[in-house]
Amino acid sequence: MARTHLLISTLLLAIAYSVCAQIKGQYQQAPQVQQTRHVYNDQELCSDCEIRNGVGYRSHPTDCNRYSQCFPIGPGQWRAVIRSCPAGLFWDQSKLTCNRARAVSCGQDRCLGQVLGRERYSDSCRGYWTCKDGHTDDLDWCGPFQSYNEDTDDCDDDRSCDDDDDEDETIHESVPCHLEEHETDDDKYYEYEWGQKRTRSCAPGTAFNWGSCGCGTIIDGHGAGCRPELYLPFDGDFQDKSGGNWVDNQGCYTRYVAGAVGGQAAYFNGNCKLIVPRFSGHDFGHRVVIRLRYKEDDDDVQTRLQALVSNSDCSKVPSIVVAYDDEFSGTKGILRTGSQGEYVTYNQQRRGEWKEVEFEYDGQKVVLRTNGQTDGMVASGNIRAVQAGLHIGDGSGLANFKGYIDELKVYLCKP
Ligand SMILES: [Ca+2]
Repeated sequence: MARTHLLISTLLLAIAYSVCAQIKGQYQQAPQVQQTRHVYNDQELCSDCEIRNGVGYRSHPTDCNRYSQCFPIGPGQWRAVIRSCPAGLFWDQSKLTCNRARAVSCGQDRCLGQVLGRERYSDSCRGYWTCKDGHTDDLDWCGPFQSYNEDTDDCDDDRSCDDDDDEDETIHESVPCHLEEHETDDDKYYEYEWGQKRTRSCAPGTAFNWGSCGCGTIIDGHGAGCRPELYLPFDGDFQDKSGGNWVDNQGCYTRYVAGAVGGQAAYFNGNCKLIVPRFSGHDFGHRVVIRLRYKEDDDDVQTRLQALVSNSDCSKVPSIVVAYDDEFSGTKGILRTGSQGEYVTYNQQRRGEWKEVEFEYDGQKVVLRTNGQTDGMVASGNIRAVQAGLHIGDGSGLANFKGYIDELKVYLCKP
């Protein structure tokens, strides 16, 4: 059977070669790169990583079934830990989870350019990946005391290949979360069992949480149980007093100013910004509440909207914006859901006084409240995920804020 596959794959590869000589040429370059084995440092393994619950994740530069888990140790500084997905799974950077190999598009896929064929599985002498249409399809195994032979593309008797356990070995203990969130139901999740996606249910009264990789008490309730996910009182520092999120301060400072809660507030000079990476790519779902106090610097008037809070950078379109309109003296709240929804709310206000702002979306309406004024509208859909951290005092398409911000709170539940 294997010989027949070999014959067919050789034949098809020959055809593919003549038709796609240009593409084939690209793949022939690959072994040259492999010859000089580059040792990746932590910063390379974590560059452009996606943050989830304060931890970064990034595809491995050479192995599709591995990824880096990145722990922030300072501004732009990371400690990288290489993780392996359970047998048969590839790292899916778009979902930040391990996923069936055939469902993941991996730039390092060794089946690229192979119509049919097999590739050695690096974590076991018995294992091999099967290729289909230039893409890794599944993981398969030779029999006990056999090993996969790359040269003959066959399973050879091999008494030294004694990893009978590998087939059963899932590397779950080294994976932060091998489970996947359910698209619609909070109390359900998916588990991969030998490449099969199975739906599981949490115990009554609990909900699935990817960060803790299991079912936990529901905190997305109402009132007393709802705590802010981010709370920045700005009293002498930029530390998050609620979720312990790391705040990347790029040039701002705190100041004593009249009217600030606790005496101090963050001062934004029109050039500085704060970034909270934890919210990068965060799935806000259908609920967010942002509260803050702010007071503009009244010594000059700008025509562009100034960013108070937004989730955008590098010209990405933000899905959450709270901004100050200096020209007409107002606060603007913008929310974008799904692929189409855009909801703009506006409150007029007096210059030179502290503004108490609450911007809320609950899946049914968007509401902006400023110093007793309310503007709202019916809305629907999940908040668009944006691969950017939460920016304070800065946002793409907006001017940097100039003035004071105090008591910033972000809730993912109804406070
Ligand atoms: Ca304060």
